[in-house]
Amino acid sequence: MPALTSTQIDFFNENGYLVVENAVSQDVLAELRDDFAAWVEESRAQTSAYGEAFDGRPRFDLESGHTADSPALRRVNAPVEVSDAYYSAMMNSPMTSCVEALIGPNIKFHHSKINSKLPGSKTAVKWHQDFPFTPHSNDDLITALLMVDEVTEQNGPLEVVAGSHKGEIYSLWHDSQFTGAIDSETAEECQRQSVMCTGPAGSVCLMHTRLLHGSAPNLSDKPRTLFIAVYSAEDAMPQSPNPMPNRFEGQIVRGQRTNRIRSIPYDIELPQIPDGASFFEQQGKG
Ligand SMILES: O=C(O)CCC(=O)C(=O)O
Repeated sequence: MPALTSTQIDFFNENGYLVVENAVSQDVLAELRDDFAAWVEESRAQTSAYGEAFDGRPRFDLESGHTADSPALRRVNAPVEVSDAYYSAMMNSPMTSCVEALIGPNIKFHHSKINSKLPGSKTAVKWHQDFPFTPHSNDDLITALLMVDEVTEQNGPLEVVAGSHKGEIYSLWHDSQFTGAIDSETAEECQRQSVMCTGPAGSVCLMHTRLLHGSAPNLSDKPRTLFIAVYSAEDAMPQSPNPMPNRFEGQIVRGQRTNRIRSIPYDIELPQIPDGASFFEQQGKG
């Protein structure tokens, strides 16, 4: 049976996003939750970002105000490198099949992270599109945001502007600075049009790389953990360094490698990488 119905595929093409329930099995979901809970426990002993990811940056990042009694682990970089459950959810799950149904048959992996907003977290993500962070020769890229916890209107859900993937790509540069966010006037308009992507734990929000999105702080007493995996069509070639270098980048997830390159014309300002700084540090993306 196809992973998505034609109605769901039409919805995605029209709106640039789609929420699908049961995107991982209950067993895998339980493992994802257990692994994350174990990382939160570990973080109690830490006072600043720690661990080591593929490019030497810390694997685990803490929000300011983190303490042993009140842990505030806000980011795990490339969890698929250190957890079988996250790797399996990325490589071979109903979520993977949904991505295949949208940009398949040949798809490859780009990068992953966990964005966590524990109760009381002030973390907000400013309005932006993902494509300028991960420009490719074509825009068949999907950001899959898997809800490891139930996501409600109160715990800082992803917010999107439906249909905005068909519009322009906005600059993330303002006053000669790369801010990682669109201009404030457009952001206010996005907020007025915002649609919240909520769902029970195990749901995924599949998002087109050009879709305008952001998210607000967690105002509830429930955690909001998202596992975010970025995939592209196999014929989309990266045009800039990976924001989260990892050992699985470019791995074929479904279909096969053809080594063909498909290009579409577009015009965006690529972030500059200052000497000595990593691309990701420069981005300031939540
Ligand atoms: O964590 C969130 O709420 C949003 C994440 C996001 O916008 C992104 O990773 O591009």
